Amino acid sequence: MSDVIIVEKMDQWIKITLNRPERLNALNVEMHLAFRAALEAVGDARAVLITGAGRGFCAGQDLGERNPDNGHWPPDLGQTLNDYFNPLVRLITNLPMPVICAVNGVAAGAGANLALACDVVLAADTARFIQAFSKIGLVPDAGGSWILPRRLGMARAMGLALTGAPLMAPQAAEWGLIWKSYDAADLMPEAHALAAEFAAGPTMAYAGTKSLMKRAANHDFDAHLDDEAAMQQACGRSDDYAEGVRAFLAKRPAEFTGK
Ligand code: LHQ
Repeated sequence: MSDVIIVEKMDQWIKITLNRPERLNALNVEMHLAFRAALEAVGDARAVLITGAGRGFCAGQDLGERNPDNGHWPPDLGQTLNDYFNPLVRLITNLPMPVICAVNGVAAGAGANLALACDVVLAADTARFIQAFSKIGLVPDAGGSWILPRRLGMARAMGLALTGAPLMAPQAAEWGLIWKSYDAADLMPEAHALAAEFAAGPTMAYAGTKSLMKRAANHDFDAHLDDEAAMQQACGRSDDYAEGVRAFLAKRPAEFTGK
């Protein structure tokens, strides 16, 4: 069986590790399909953690599969996005539980933007984010040209995309591109602790929060207030809301079931 993607079932959460370290976990077709299958199989897990094996997180598309002197040219990159990258981005975005990315090392091209598609991005302080596309004559993809200006503003987004300059994780955290950067040795313990925390949290409220925040970009404020009211109505009927309020009143920690 292929081991380019490693899936580990933890206590109510799932860890997915990209595992082609000799290629900095660049995505080839085999890896794309295994990654997608892993995301489709998370089932009733209450959190997902994605990371990379070795010294890199993910170097984007495997350019070994794109050698212009080796095979048919030009390739249909639109189809590559539609068939491989965009399904991954959509899956990550739409999973009904928090998805954490622990960026253990360099994240380049679509590898950077897959990381940024996750709900909470943690990184080792030695990790770099590189919008490598312009270096090979492409535009940011896998959602990058949508997410970068929203998180960073146009000046920083445009600078990163046009220059392809690396952005170190501490600066990425300072700029609001990611949640936090840690000493490299602390990254995985912190990521595991956060995944465990989410796995013991109010899953339905997390899913609703994700959904509201992602939809906010496409709504005007007035419509969004209606959306929040509908989501809160649903959360108000959950077991976890009842438990949260009971625990508060009894001055004890809540024991959420995710229901
Ligand atoms: C690689 C790769 C790689 C293969 C490192 N492929 N082997 C979507 C739609 C369809 C098609 C096109 O693309 C896209 C989206 C994209 O993702 S486009 C952007 C693709 N990615 C890149 O352009 C990044 C290319 N990589 C790099 O610039 C560097 O490797 C970075 C900056 C990531 C890391 O640099 P270093 O730390 O100096 O490592 P290295 O370059 O020595 O890489 C280590 C090995 O990994 C090396 O192999 P070798 O046999 O020499 O040890 C690289 O060839 C291999 N590798 N990225 N994308």
